[in-house]
Amino acid sequence: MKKIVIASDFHLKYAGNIEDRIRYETVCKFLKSLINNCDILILNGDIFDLWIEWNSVIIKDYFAFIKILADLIENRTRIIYVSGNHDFWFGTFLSDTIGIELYHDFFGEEIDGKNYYVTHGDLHTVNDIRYQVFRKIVRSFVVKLIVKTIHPSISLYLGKLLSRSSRKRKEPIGLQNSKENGMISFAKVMLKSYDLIIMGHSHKPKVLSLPGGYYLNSGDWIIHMSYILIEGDKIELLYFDNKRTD
Ligand SMILES: [Mn+2]
Repeated sequence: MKKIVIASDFHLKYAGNIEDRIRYETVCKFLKSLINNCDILILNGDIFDLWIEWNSVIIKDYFAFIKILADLIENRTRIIYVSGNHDFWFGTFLSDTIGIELYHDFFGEEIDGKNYYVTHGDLHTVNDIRYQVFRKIVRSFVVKLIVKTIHPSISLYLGKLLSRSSRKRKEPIGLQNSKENGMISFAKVMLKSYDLIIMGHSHKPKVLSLPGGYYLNSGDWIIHMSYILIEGDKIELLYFDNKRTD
């Protein structure tokens, strides 16, 4: 049986504040603990708070994290990465240079006799046509080309402003709940053809048994430091203990 680890919503930042840097180090420590200890690692979106890559340039602040992903792959962990609503402007670096399997909308596959459907969740929060159009535009070839054409220092500066303004916008609890309800309703439909519907995005870790299978949410690393571990029939929602010394 394969040992599968699923995590999402690390929201790693470049040029982050002290809190961001502590989170970055915790994530690195967690991923290091998986080396030689995990068959499949699924990163389910919003891993980077912003990812931009140019034809010959990557963001150096992410190097330590990417190095660990490369070490995992070298030690035979398969890494599957599904885009989120913060990380989607991928070029060929993570896939061709590092060896990560990248998926832009969802990952679906049978593993150990179970049908997996893994998606970040932003498409399924509510029936939000405006967001879906926005998502198509920002992910489009033209926008990607514009971002890549601007000098890295300028695009990264603009990116930081953008992420700061989106952090200030706190969502009311009611809206958060209706978002999650949308994701769970979507899971209920998908469970007709899959066994496990796995999402992130809501930042609410959850294992929910439903008719036909499970809705799993891997939570986030801003508050919970949560992840999901699957081995055969065992499904666990776990919380990383940063003080662990082994
Ligand atoms: Mn998200």
